[in-house]
Formats: sequence, C-alpha cells, structure tokens
Amino acid sequence: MDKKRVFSGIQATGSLHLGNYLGAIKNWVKMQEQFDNYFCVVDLHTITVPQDPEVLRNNIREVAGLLFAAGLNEKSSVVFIQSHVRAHAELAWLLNCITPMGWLHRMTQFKDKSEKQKEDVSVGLFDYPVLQAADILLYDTHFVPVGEDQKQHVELSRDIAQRFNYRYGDVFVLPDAMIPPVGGRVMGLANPEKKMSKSEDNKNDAIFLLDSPDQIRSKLKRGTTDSMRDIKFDETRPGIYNLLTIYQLLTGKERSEIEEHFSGKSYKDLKEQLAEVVIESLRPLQERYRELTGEEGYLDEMLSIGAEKADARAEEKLRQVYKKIGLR
Ligand code: AQP
Repeated sequence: MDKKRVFSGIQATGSLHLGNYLGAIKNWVKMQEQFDNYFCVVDLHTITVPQDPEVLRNNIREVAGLLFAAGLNEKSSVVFIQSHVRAHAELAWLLNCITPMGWLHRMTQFKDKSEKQKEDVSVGLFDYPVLQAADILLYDTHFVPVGEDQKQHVELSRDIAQRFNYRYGDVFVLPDAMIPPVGGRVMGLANPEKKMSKSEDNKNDAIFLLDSPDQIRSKLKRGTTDSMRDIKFDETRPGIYNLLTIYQLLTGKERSEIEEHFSGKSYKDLKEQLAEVVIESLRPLQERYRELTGEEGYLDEMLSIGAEKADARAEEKLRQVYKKIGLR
C-alpha cells in the first residue's frame, strides 16, 4: 500500500530551539519510516522579516544540518531548501490570485508579527500563509506535522486547495495538520505565558539545540516559576507546567510517575535534574551535527539530492495547475 505523504517546513530566522524540536522535528524523525516525507528549510518565508544576508546564509545551513543531525535521512525523507525549488514561488503567485484578502486578515500570526514590525511590515509577511499553502499543495501532502501555532495556516492551505479544486477541478489533495498531543506548544523559560520562539529578544527564554551544558543549566536556573512549592502538572501554573512537560517529553515517563519522583523536592531540584535530562538528550544530536558539518561537501550533497527529487515532483504539479488555469 502506498504511504501517505507528509510535508513540513522550518524557518531559518535563528537558531533552532527545544520548541521546534519537541513540537516538530522530533516527530518528523519518529514518523519518517511510516510516511513518504518532504521536509524543507523555508528560506523564502524567512525573508518576510528583515535578515542580514551573511547571517541568513549561515542560519540556513545550520538549520539544514540540524535536521540531518536530529535523524532525518535522505533515504526516507526528501530534505531541501525552499528557494532551490522554483515551483514554490511560482505556485504561491498563482494561489495569490484566488485567495481572498479577508482570509489572510484573519491570520493571528500576521497580527502578532506585524505588531513587532510596525510600519515596516512587508507584503511578504502578509502573504506568508499563501506561500505555505504552495509548499504543502505542491507535493500532494496528506499530513502536515507542526506545532500548535501553525494550525491556522494549515487550515488555510486546505481552504485554498478546496477553492481551487471547486473552480478548476480536482488538482490538490486536501491536507490536515498533525499536532502532537503533548509538546505542540513549548513555552518560553523567562516568559512561560508565550511560546518559545527563535526571534524572541530575550535569549534566556529559549534553550537552543546547540547550547552548551553550562548555557542550558544557567537558562533553566533563571526560568520563571511561582511562589508555590509542590511540583504538579497544573496548567494554571505555566512555569512549572512547562518545565514538567519538557521533562515528560524528553524522558517519556508518565505524568504520575514524574509527580511522584519530584514529591517533596524543591524547584531547584527540578531545574537541576531537568538540565541534565536536556543536556543528555541533546548530546547525540550535537555530536552528530559537529560530525556532519565537519565533513567537507556532505551537507551540500544531501541538499542537492533533496532539491532534485523535490523539483521533479513540484514541476509536475505546477504543470497541471498552469493547464487548469488556462495559462498553457
Ligand atoms: N514553542 C513551540 N512549541 C512547539 N512547536 C513549536 N514550533 C515553533 N515554536 C514552537 C514549531 O516548529 C516548527 C518550525 O517553526 P517555524 O520555524 O516555521 O516558525 P515558527 O512557528 O514561527 O517558530 P519560531 O521558532 O517561533 O520562529 P520565529 O521566532 O521566527 O517566529 C513549526 O512546526 C512550529 O509549529
């Protein structure tokens, strides 16, 4: 039986963090044998907010390297850089022409991000979800494994696909978001009311995947908690709840077992033990990252294999779309 197709993307807006890992990448790796996978560093999305060219170039390579270091492999997954496959930008334009502005005005991510940008907000940031729809729809994607923050965008991709199919006949598969039951929204350490984020100004808010053991210990030590004592999974106490959730995701233990383990212990104990769990969980990934980036030409070769495979499939879909619209 044919495997269902999965597509997901990740921006190169900065260093990847534990939220990106637990909400997305870890699940991509875990499921890669079960599905036919396309994973992409979405560099065209990344430039919807201002980027320094040299920093951007390095971030793109770092993110791609981390995807392989985390366990994606070129046999089970097509891993590539979005701008290496021209069909993404082309399909986005075609979809722009059938997407009502009102649909984009409702996107909460645009509202949040445009507030930060003020008068510099680009048309690209507003159009971000249409480019994302193009990414997903080009590959006949069934499932889009993402963190909770991306749910609304995946639903929009489905709406755009439906509108296109209604107007021109069946061309696109209707995608569904796939959100992990736990870990879909890892919160910041300094501000546990907000999700952990690459572009957050306070760099102590996120644990980055390439942080050193000392950085990890120090960030967790400063993490915001509360004035209570007991260590319980209580959603009304966001700091402790977040730390326990990270502990749960990395150890795979049951919540009751974790609460029992920390019964009578202090917040300091929790933070110290969690730091060691995070350090040990990231160690193999960090070692693999150093290995593969030290190997001359390895990353370029992997990415060129990925781009070639993605390009072939995307071109075929794009041809169908042009034909349906009446442009060919
Ligand atoms: N805090 C989070 N918890 C769980 N999942 C998360 N993701 C992001 N933050 C969390 C998931 O990671 C994948 C890649 O995200 P992205 O790079 O496309 O952009 P984003 O969602 O906007 O993530 P960031 O880190 O917050 O980046 P910036 O700061 O640039 O906006 C997605 O599946 C996302 O859901």
